[in-house]
Amino acid sequence: MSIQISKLDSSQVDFKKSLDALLAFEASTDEAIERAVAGILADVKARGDAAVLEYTNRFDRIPNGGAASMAAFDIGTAELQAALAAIPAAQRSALETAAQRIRAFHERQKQELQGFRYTEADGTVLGQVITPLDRVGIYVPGGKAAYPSSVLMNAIPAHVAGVQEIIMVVPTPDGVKNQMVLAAAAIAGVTRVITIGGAQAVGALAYGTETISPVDKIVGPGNAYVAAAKRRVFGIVGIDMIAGPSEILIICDGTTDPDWVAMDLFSQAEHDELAQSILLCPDADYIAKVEASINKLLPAMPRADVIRTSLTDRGALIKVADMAEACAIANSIAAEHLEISAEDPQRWADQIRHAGAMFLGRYSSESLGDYCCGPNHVLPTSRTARFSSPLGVYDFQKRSSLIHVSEAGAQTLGKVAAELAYGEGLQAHARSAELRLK
Ligand code: HSO
Ligand code: ZN
Repeated sequence: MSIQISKLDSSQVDFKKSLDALLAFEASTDEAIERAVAGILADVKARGDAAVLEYTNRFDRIPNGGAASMAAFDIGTAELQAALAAIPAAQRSALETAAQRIRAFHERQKQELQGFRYTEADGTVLGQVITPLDRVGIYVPGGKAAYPSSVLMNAIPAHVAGVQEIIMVVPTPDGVKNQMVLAAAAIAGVTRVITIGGAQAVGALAYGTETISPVDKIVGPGNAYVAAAKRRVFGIVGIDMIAGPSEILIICDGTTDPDWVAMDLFSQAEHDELAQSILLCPDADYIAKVEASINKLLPAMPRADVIRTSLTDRGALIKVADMAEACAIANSIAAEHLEISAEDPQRWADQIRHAGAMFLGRYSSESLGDYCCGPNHVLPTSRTARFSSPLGVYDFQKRSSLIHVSEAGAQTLGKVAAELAYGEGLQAHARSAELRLK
């Protein structure tokens, strides 16, 4: 049965409406989930470890009647190292290569993020000081969506930023631990791994418990409960973002093997039924070839059902007038991942302003970026690339302003400040500035 993927043409009168309908995605806020999460968070805040232990035993179906204490969920360094030694050598080597490349990229990023200070003529010094966060929590989903690559992508930038304590939480449904996830934690410089998850883990990280010190920021993807919990604790701690389903947008000039393009579309579609894969191309014959490749390649994919649903519900093959129009449409979509599979990709990349990550040229498959190119795979989704950026070292740092006014500076600035303070009716401010005037 051939796949029913939407085919749009930018010359159609209702194209814009069709495109908007295709892109529309609202993270549903489910009232029942909101209520459940609010209850769990309040309970963890009030009862600490006892609550976390109960929820974990129940929700994760911890065997043998559940764990007796939180100590059972703490994975020591020895167990992390054992996981690293136990995974197949090829897997370990791939993780290490990926980690080394991710580290190298983020080290570069750190160099770009230096503070500054300068001295004015009267001796006043002004500046900006950059400091890492003290403690960070990394949420790693359990079960099928437990991605070792995401452990690397979240933990390495934190480590490079200089975060002293990186606490990873990962649920273990039925008590089963994912060895590759533990191995990745060992490689990435995670300080402590606790096998708890869900809203209770987010609560434990945010409020702290008897055995877990509160963190300053929580990063990492999770299910609807985790997302709701992160939203609720925001303000007490920082959070990274609320990630939506994966997206890939491919601009192709028709010169790439259509099988490659079809498989790249699958690569994001296989993440999730709600993932979005779109092709923009000026060549109608080529689009037909990609569609033929999709139908040819799909049946052999182990996750064919997920891919089919994703492509049918949210995918599209779009005929555009030319490459310049493709770029304009890509800017309005602001996709998480944008592949520019074309002869002269840089020419078109120069026209792109909104994309989480750009993959230039036919050899840059998005999957390489997901694992091992070096740049982060935690990227803004659902059009948020208009105003936000990939996860990076800067997410684990903060800035403080530095002000060292000289005696001479206090004379000139004091008059300005006092004038403004009187204007605002704030006497103490004005007097505080004036006391320093000679
Ligand atoms: N493409 C995902 C990241 C990932 N892919 C992890 C494979 N593993 C982010 O959109
Ligand atoms: Zn992926």
